[in-house]
Amino acid sequence: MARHLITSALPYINGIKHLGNLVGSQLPADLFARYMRARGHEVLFLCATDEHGTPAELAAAKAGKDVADYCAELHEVQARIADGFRLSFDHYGRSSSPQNHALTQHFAGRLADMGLIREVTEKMVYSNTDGRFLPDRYIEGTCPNCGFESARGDQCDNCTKQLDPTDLINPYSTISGSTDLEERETKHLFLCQSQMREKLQAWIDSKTDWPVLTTSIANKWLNDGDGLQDRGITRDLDWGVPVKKGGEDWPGMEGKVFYVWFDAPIEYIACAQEWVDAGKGDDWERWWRTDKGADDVTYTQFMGKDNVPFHTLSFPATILGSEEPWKAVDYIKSFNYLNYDGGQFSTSRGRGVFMDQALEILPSDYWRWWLLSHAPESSDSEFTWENFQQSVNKDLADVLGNFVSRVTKFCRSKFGEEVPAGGDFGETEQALIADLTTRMRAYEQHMQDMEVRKSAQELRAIWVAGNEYLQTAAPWSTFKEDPEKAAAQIRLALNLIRFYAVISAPFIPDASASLLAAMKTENTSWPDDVAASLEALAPGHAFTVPDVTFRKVSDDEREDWQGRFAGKRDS
Ligand code: B3M
Ligand code: ZN
Repeated sequence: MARHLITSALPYINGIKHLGNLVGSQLPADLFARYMRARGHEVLFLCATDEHGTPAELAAAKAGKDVADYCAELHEVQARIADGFRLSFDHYGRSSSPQNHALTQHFAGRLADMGLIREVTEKMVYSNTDGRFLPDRYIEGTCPNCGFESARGDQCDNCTKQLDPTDLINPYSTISGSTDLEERETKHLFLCQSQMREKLQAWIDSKTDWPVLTTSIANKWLNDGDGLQDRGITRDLDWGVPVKKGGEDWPGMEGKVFYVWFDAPIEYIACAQEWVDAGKGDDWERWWRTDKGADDVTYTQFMGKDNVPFHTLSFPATILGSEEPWKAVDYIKSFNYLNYDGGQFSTSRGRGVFMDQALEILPSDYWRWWLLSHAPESSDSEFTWENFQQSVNKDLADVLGNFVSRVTKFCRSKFGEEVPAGGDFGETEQALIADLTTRMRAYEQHMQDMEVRKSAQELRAIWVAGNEYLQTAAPWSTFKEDPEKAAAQIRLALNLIRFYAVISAPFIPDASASLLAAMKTENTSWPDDVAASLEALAPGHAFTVPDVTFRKVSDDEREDWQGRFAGKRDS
């Protein structure tokens, strides 16, 4: 039995995520966590909301709420939806937790002690009316390039030119509208990542088994242009972790907070502390401190490709730079983007299906199956309603659902609601068992390797094999000449339902649970020995015919949903 620490990228707090976000980190992480648990390993699966920074402040202001209240509310909303998708986190934490405050301040102090922090004085825009420095996106004005009147401080949305706030003509604060702005000097802390270039390069080079997507992004940042730049890790904002050195004040840094990307990954560790403090676990150090037993932990992170630089370089710079015995990541599984129906998902335009909306129209297993079986692994992939309908109707309803329904109904009508006896399995049955054994070993290998699409393909092939067996064995015909043989065939088929429930649980946990309930069994042991597992339900074992396991999506629904999610969300 091994120990697996698994984290998903932390969803940002400023709203409900779309299905593209879900399939890029949380969902595949959940698949892996569920699989590892099913195989008897000890798993700690952590996620949290990423709550600091300008976008949180902006979203709270837009909602007319205090930012702390806003984050508390949105955290609950996200937690509820995560639950709806059956994301099996051992803890769903918050980067704004006291644990993360303390740990972030600890790391900053330690990095300073190691000579890896320097102070830099910069000029930034200060708003006299608002009494604060303004981040680039809090400043708007007229674009010097195209004359567009509400160009942002970092970019003009009209002509896409990248801007500096000082380029804008007639700049004003988007908080108050005030034009009473000036440039002022302000001091910030920089993490000397450039000093760690060689150490990081050696560490990345040692990761020969990582996906190319992950290492190519890391190497690009290590080697492009001037290489790894020192990075500002503080901001002039109110909302965030106050800049302190351990528990001590940091002279000259009063009123400043750490940059959100500095504290967010530290929450992976703080989240384990929160898990303990919430009474759910009793020792976080054995997961995170290599001097306290974490050296035999395998740590896997899941994320979208845009988050890779922060996890291959910035966070490792924090961890390795501390020269303390923290557990570093062993494997980074990264994903490309999921597009939506000929374009992109867009949070600002409400384009595409968001997590709350998805659950309003269909149960989570339908989405889990489609998303995982189309995960954007080797390239971007695309959600279309046609493809979704086809995949649900075929894989889930026709193949898996129909198998369950035919077998249980036939048995009820001919043998009653218990597993019939019948004789030994014949040649057809032995051939099926051999085929399933080969396929199971392939499925296990893909799951272990986090090859999400290949795993789904193999699982589907295992479902199909059962259907084909049923077609060939045709117990409804056999029954007429040889009821004994038909009984054995149905005994096998009923056992296949339990077998499917067990091995499909990481993908479709709810359906799996209802199939086990219908089979009246709590035996979820993994079929290491396929032949034995197909005898798990003994003759005489009672079952019930389940309700429809998966329903079909009609053409009308498909068209309706296609229209409904094309633009602005209606909320
Ligand atoms: N919050 C993901 C995002 O919203 C970002 C991940 C943080 S992981 C430490 O793009
Ligand atoms: Zn412009």
